Amino acid sequence: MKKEPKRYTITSALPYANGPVHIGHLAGVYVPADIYARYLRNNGKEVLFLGGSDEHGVPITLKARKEGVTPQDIVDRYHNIIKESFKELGISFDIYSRTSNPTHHETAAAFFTKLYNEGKLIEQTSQQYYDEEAKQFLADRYITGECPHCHNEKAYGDQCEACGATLNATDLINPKSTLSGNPPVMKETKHWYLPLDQYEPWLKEWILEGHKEDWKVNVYGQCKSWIEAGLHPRAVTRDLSWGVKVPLKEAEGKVLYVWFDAPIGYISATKEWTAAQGRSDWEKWWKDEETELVHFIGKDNIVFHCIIFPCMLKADGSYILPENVPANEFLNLEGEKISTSRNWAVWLHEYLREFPGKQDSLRYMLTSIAPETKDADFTWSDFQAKNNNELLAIFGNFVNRTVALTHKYYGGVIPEMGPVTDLEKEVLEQIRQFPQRIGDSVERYRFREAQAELMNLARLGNKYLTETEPWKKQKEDPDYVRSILHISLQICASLSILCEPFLPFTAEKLQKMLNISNKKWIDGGRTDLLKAGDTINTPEFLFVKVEDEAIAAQVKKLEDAKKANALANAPATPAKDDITYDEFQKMDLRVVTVLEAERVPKTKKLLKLKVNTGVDEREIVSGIAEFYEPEKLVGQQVLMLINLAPKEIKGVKSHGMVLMAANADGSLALMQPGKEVNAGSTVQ
Ligand code: B3M
Ligand code: ZN
Repeated sequence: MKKEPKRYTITSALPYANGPVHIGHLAGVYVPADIYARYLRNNGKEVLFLGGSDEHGVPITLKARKEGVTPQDIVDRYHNIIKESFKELGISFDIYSRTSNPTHHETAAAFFTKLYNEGKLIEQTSQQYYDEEAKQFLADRYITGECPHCHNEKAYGDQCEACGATLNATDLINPKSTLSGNPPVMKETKHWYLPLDQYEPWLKEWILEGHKEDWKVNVYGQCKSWIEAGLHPRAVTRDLSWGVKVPLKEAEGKVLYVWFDAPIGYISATKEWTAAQGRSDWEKWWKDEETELVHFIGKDNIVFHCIIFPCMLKADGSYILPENVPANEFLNLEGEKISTSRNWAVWLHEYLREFPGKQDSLRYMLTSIAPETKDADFTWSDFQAKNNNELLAIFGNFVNRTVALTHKYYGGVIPEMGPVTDLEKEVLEQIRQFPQRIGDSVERYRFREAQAELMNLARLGNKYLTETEPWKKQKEDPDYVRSILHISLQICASLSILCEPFLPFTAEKLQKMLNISNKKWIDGGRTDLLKAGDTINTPEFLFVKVEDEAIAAQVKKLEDAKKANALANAPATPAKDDITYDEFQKMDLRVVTVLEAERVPKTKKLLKLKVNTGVDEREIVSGIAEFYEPEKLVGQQVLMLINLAPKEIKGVKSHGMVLMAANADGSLALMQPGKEVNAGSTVQ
């Protein structure tokens, strides 16, 4: 039997501060971590739940470059959005920190220095890719090329996102610099490496033998294939300017590799948290054998949290190791992979704006489809169904009926228990089992199952009311009705306690309604929580229906994102055959000024224009009516082919053709000179 830990250090992956968080992050990491932390707190455990922004790494500097701002501007922007949105969703971090903090820079540098001083790092000079034009070494995402495994042509220097392989820049086929687009050259540089190979025997014992039973199959499997493929020394420094400076004189212009500093961010956050309370006992959360360390992450972070970070902790020698790393698989959206670059995502900060007050609806949905053992799919129609048919129709409806009847029959005073039948005995017995049943699942990181159990308690209540029908018995058997409502109220109280880790906003509302507070998890199994004679407050709806229109709007938003993306990536139409210069010369292209414009009657697309071509004034018909208001065209200069043979269109004679750009989405744009010129200027 494992010893009961004294306290828990719960970490959740530090999101990169180069974009907001989306439902994939939430379902994979933050919602399960929050359920776990809340559950343990409700059980009276000492818990430290850590979060923070990962503010280093190449994607952040690339984004800053693209926008013409500093990396600090980027991380400030997203750190705040992320932090606020987590708070609003009720993610109960004890601290949400960030890795650009001075405490973090000091902590990470000191960690490196200790390993360096103790000879735990290897110094190695090697040839690395360098961009001669940008005068910069090309670490990680500064280089792209073809993946040697799956032949994806857009693999990065550190990872292929198509097949998930971890890469070294030198593995790439046909590498190219992301800065200049040029093929890189090789240049000598010195770096420090963590000799992972030396930890292989220890990792085999610790993970492959020690955690075969308790780590999730997906996590254990990934570790096993990594270890069995053979581990190699891994560079922990980079030739970059954004990051934690390598604390060595000879390492000018070098920073710690982002995956070296980021997990140390958990430790820095702990220091900050204790310091903020005027304490300095951060070590007990990291160095006491009686502390249990658990990392919540997504599957793409497994190797870093199960192999590399533990090797760093082991190399230091004074830290505890993670007891478990319950990594989740990925969440898809409407059948497709979530993609930040394609904007195929549901962004948390937007959800909160578009569904105010519905935090628990999202939490419920994400837990009920959590990708615990395999990838899962979020669809908006499923979200609506889960909210309307489960939260509202089962949980909400049960509570509402109970509270409303208590007000109707007893003016809000909890009735004394009356006579009971076998049914009541059975229901009471069942209530008692729920804390244990739900808790068992939570402790095994099966949050989906745990939440389903919670809903079974609401179902039990709903079924009990439907079966006993107190509204039909109040006249002839008011004593029995007192029992029914007394028991139903106890179920409401249990629900209010046991739903807290999953649905914290609902828990708060319901406890307020029932006038209870400060209850422990175990109280959720009591059947005497509410005392006869006490009063409850007026009913308030726990959940609100999600309407069809709201879902249609979300589906449209995704369709629009898809269109915008298709447009951005639409291939150009194939080139036409060459023509001679003489053939080109035959076209009389001019800048003309629009004098009059009106719609061609009974058509949707056509405008009749009168233009000044410099040589004459004439009428032409143009198919731009869907994209331009006629009034706004008057006075504008546009390009025109003036010697196209005249043609009658819808009864109007057209003398030439106005030139337009045809966009991939079918829209048309007029071609206009970059500055005002004389009407009749030739185009050459
Ligand atoms: N920022 C990667 C990610 O968001 C990374 C996690 C760091 S945890 C120490 O996938
Ligand atoms: Zn690949």
